[in-house]
Amino acid sequence: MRTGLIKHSQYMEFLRSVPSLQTQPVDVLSKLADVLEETHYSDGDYIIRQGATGDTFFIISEGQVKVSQQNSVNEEPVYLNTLSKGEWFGEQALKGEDVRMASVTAVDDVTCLVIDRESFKQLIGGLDEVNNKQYESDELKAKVEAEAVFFSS
Ligand code: PCG
Repeated sequence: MRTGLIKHSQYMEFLRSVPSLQTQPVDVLSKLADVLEETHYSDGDYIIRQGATGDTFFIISEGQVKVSQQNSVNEEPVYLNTLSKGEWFGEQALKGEDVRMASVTAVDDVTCLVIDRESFKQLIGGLDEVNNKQYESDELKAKVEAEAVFFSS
């Protein structure tokens, strides 16, 4: 085990409190606690950049992050979401295409527990809640684009 015993039990306790992981057996949480990397960010830091390739899944263990998306190169990013302790992000690039769909930045001090693609696949990717996660903002965008194509033809 790479993680020290005390850290490991702290991670386990936190993971057990994450709503989406509540149905996971203890051995899965224990494996997650083994493989995760704790990372720290300061206010305004980019945790994920839209358009970059990505191989990691993030669970927020302290603080809040802001999600924004740029619809075209010349446009300002549009604010989409705020996520807090116990919530997660970065799953989109881990299913199918590996490109990040939005940018995620830290609001004040943030701690994330980061899980690599392979561990995600083995330990989290099977959860419907994560696997089937869709964002209203994206559906809206797809609808607007579809309508634009319809009206221009
Ligand atoms: P990913 O890998 O595309 O990187 C950016 C992440 O932001 C994305 O996964 C989601 O986990 C997260 N996110 C939170 N809210 C939204 C949203 O409204 N739209 C999109 N595309 N991603 C969001």
